[in-house]
Amino acid sequence: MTKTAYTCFSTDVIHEGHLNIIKEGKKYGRLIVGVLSDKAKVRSDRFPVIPFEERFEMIKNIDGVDEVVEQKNVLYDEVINSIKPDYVVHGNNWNEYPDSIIKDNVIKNLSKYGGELVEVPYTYNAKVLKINSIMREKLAMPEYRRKRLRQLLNLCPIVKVIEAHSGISGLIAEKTIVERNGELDQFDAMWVSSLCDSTAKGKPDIELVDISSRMRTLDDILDVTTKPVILDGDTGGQAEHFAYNVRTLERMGISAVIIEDKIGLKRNSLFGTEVEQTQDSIESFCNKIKAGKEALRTEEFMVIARIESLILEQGMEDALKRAFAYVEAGADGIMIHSRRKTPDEVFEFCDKFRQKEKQTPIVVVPTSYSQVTENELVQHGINIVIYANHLTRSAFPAMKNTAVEILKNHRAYEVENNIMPFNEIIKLIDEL
Ligand code: SPV
Ligand code: MG
Repeated sequence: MTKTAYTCFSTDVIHEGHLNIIKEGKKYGRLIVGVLSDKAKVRSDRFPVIPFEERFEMIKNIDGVDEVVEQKNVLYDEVINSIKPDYVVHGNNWNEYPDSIIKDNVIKNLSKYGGELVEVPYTYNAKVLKINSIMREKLAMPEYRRKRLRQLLNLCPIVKVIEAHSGISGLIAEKTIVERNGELDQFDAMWVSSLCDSTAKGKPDIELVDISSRMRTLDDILDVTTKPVILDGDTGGQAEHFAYNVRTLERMGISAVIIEDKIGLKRNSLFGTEVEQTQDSIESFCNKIKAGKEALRTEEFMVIARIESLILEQGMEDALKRAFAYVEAGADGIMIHSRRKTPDEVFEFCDKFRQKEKQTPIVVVPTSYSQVTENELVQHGINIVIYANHLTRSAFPAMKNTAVEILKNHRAYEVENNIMPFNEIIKLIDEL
């Protein structure tokens, strides 16, 4: 009886390395190739430059491929269980974490019925490396990056966003990938927070760090990452200025700006009513949203309206009234903010909003109610969760502690075990 061999590709482009795997796999019998679904690819790998259907067609047309199937999870349990291939064929470039998780999973599944793993030496040559780097760079280009937030909203139950305030924090957001309970996971996008951008510059979060400086930070992050970026646009400033800035952000490849319905000297929302803060009128804020939307040249960029009614204790009715008005004015999403210790008021808002409005994405920032889980957020119709300041809040205490210890000990030896070795740091940084 003809034996079957199985291999899975998550690639956007076929190069000689893949053809070699196909050639080798074919030697073992009938070759079935799995194509990793878009949903699985965004959790375990880079965002697909080419959608699943096109990748499927591309692989179907390669000589030597007998059958193509969709592989829905990066781990092989389901696919091995349904195909029971005699052989799984894979490049030998999966020995390092997190890829080693996938290798172990394949070995475990094959051992259940005596299937065999065939490892093919991975083709590392200048041409293959160049193709890989071109595909990565494509993702960083404005026309690919900008639309990705909308694409992610269609692919993910909830889009997970982490704060970044510099090139290096952007790289952490970009490259951190973990395995938990047999699933690989990573962040989908970055939030360039006004609080953290100001903090990094040692300034208060009062719109003192101006838009040119904010764009410089954005540029640093865009320069070294590929994931989509949401900008915290503070109040958006004057409607006339907001329109110009939106156009610039859109051209840079930013995916969304979130503006909050406050006027006057902006203070951070986490102060709530402890400091003086003034909410904008519905009419004036709607005009700002409209000015931003009218300035856009693509259907991709999102202007998201942030409601401060709960922060300023104006009540649920006010928050909801504003939400519907902002959607009517053209907002592409609603962010509801709260500084309560529990998510109750946010959930009440979302449930009531969703009764009437099914489509418009909802964004939340669970800083004060951090015990809430992503699953709970999904159950209340929330589409984007922003971990708004957590890299900043973890980095600065660590730096302060190091400064204290060096001063106390009159040398750096005592801090050695708490700081990242330089060869680890440089692993994060890509060279051209
Ligand atoms: C920020 O991160 O700057 C925000 C969110 O605007 S918050 O700090 O919670 O107001
Ligand atoms: Mg802010």
